[in-house]
Amino acid sequence: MDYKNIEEHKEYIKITKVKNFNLRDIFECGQCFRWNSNDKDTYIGVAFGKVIEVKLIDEDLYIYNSTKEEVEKIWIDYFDLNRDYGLIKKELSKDPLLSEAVQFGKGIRLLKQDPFELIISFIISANNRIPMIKRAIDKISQRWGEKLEYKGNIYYTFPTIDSLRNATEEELRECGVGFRGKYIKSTVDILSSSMINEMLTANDDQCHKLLQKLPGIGPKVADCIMLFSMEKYSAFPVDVWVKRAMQHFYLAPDVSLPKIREFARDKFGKNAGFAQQYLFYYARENKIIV
Ligand code: 8HG
Repeated sequence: MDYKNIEEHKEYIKITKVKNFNLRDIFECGQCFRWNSNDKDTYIGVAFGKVIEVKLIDEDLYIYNSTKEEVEKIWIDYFDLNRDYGLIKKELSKDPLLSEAVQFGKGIRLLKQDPFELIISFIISANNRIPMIKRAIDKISQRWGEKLEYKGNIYYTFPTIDSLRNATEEELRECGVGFRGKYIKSTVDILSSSMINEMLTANDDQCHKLLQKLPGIGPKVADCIMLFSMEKYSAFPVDVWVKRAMQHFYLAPDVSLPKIREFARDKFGKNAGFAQQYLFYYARENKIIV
């Protein structure tokens, strides 16, 4: 467990003594698209139908616009605070090469996000850049999500399956998703909450296969969804940054994406997904080229 207590105050809820926790590392490491910062210590984001503001001062995490009950029910889990990241980092740092990436992203935690939101978000991520992905998700939320207000600003929740079923391919395209509009449309038409439940209860390899039955989802997108919303931590999404990081640290430049995935899952086992996140963040922030 990486925190001590949950305290209720008039203006905020405070989670005391959080460890292995840095807001920038968490929100800029590539796993989420709905958090923005005013300054480096404060972020505002929308998740699970709520808008909250978070601020880290020393080792205390301040959560605004929430209640103690919501912190206990939603945000402790969302920030994965019951897991000891010290142990994971110690294990991964036995590898001296990976240890450099772990040290760089030492405040990363894998958020437990909503599966439906991530299925759609990562369909949009295919062959796309993060600022464009964020913009498209914002537009989709504005059009089919629910309005929220905080400190005089308007935010929108990510739509439910049912409300997104009202969207036509053309309307989705207007949100800037391009050719992925038809995949989102077909996926929303076939997807149900019982299918998502089946994925959640499946083992990692079965889940990877089930996800790829949906239009617009290949191995890489499936890995991102299972890692960031389904607690399947052997997932190892290989995009161009992870490919470069793996080549930089371990492999010859001509290795194929499926081979890189296989190599990494053998090497890092049940912690492969965590290793991937340290590598992705390290490679992207340091713009490594092979
Ligand atoms: O966290 C991520 N890991 C990997 N491997 N790929 C990611 C993450 N986040 C993210 O957006 N991507 C994809 O990388 C989406 C897009 O194709 C590209 C942006 O650099």
